[in-house]
Amino acid sequence: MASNRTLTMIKPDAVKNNHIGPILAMINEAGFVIKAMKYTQLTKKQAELFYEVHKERPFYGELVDFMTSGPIVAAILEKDNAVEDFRKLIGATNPADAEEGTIRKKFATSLGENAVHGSDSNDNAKIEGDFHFSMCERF
Ligand code: 3AN
Repeated sequence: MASNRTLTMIKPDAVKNNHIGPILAMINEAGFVIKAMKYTQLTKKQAELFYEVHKERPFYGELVDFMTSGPIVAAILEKDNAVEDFRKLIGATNPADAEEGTIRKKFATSLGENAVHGSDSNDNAKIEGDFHFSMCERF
């Protein structure tokens, strides 16, 4: 069964470039409802944990450095088929391959600095939502 929640982060590049507002507008216009949200900066330990699945990849250190380089916005989003639909809305990991009208096509600058994160499975959506938010922070 498709889950109805996913986890996004508006990454440091998009925050620095003043794209929080336009990205949230695209998210709402696509029918997602914000169930939890925070403006925060990840510590090195938090970023290493969040991206632990990529630990063996050559870009892991670069990814952790980037994700801790400035504030992010983390949010739990709700919609039918949330994970899959949000991946469609954000577009391909590499903005050069992202389709027109996607968040990454509009706001991402490179493969490493690609504006937004979206959970890639229902299991990870749950793990990542729990990573950022306690039960009391969800509405
Ligand atoms: P996605 O974010 O589309 O799920 P993943 O899970 O493959 O993509 O990668 C996680 C993050 O790692 C990406 N959002 C991107 O910032 C970074 N990343 C992925 N591949 C590379 C790469 N080849 N070089 C640098 N950074 C990368």
